[in-house]
Amino acid sequence: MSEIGTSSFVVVANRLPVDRVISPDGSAHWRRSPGGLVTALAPVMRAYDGAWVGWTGSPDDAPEPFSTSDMDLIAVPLSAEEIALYYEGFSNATLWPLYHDVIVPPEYHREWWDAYRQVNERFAAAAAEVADQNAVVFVQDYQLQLVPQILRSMRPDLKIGFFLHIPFPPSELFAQVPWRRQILEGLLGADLVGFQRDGAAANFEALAEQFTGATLVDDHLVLDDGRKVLARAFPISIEVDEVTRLAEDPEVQARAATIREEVGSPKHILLGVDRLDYTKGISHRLKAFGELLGDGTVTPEDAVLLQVATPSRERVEAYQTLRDEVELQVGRINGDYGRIGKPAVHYLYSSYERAELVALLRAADVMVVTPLRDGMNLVAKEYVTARTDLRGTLVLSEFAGAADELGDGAMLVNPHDIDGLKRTLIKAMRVDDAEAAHRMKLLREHVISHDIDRWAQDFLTVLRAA
Ligand code: ADQ
Repeated sequence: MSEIGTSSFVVVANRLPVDRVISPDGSAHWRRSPGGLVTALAPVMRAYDGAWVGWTGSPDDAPEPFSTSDMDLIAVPLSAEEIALYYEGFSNATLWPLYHDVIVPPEYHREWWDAYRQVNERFAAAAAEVADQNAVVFVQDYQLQLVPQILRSMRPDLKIGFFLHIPFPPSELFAQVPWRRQILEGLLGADLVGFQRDGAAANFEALAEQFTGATLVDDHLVLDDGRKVLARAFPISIEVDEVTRLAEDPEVQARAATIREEVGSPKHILLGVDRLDYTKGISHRLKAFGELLGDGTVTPEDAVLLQVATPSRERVEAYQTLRDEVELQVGRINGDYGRIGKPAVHYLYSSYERAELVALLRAADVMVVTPLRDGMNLVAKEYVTARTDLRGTLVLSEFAGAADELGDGAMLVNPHDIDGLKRTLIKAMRVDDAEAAHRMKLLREHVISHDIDRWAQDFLTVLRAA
């Protein structure tokens, strides 16, 4: 038996915030995975003997509960079949496309739903077991939308918060899902349901009224049994201190200068950094850049596009197709406009250390963030934070959650409007230093004063008061 006790603050997320690392001698240990969420919650975890409930990322992996300096970790096992049905299936091939404007068609399969429900029950049971009397439980994201209701039925004493990291669609799209009422009721098990944007919270309120017995009374949804649920936007952010420290590190700055030389010291480096996901608008960006080269508006001496694509969900079919399409497009552009040793698009299909990522951000004149739909987009906020030199321009899709906060300093685009995107890229390349600095100042003021610590504090303060 483990010696893990109960906790007064419990986080429930699909993944545990640690990765298993195998040493050269074959022994294994756990290392905290990079990510703002775990860093922001670590102080809360320490203060309240926190526990984190999640999956290790490997099939059938069920280590006994264990502790790090910050928190207890409770592993929820998933079989290979459950990973295929609950995670790759219902989470990433039903919910993900549905919640991102059906950019690819969502698939509805009853066996995926059954697995989703069963896995959500397992996460809820693990949380119910580790939570103290009257504990605060903070459930994360679209993989676990049924957990709040299941957990409440097991443990009515708990204070339950839920945060959705991705968009929440309007009724026109959400109504497609055969299990729409169950999902809404799952979320309504929480006291506080947090979203990235005001519009998402409004969509949820409207849907809850449409498909459940809830009624909106003065900002709160009131349920049949009289219980109140608050839906509100809490735009998530980044670890500003970490990015600032890296951006000011002389080694990182030297690396940024080297990157500029390595891509041939063009006048303008355009940069895209995304998980290779069809929501991120990578093809639209490539199309616009390719056309600018094609019509001679820019030459490969003027501008190169550096596109970092992080491998993602490689077992889901839509992601395999997307990879083929993007790589075909990159190959075409380089075939048409590149020369020996001078590709027009530098395409990198890889994950990077934080320092290298920040060096790329420091090297880029124009950061091109063109998702077709995105909950927030942290890369946009990381770019702004890395530009302590007040240089560089952010081109940002109006369909990213970040557009609500960064609209004043960024150049906003509709990525579907290729001509508009081309015009904005040109404008961003030609902007004078004074205007760029003015815009960057506006952007930085906002992001620096709204970091992820503030996000966590805001959410937990409202939850405790709920
Ligand atoms: P994601 O869709 O993963 O997140 P994003 O917000 O851009 O998208 O976060 C990606 C993170 O991964 C950033 O911190 C970025 O620096 C990092 N990253 C990207 N490419 C990398 C690479 N090649 N190597 C190493 N790190 C890389 C989901 C939602 C978003 C929402 C976040 C947080 O889809 O809309 O902003 O959650 O809520």
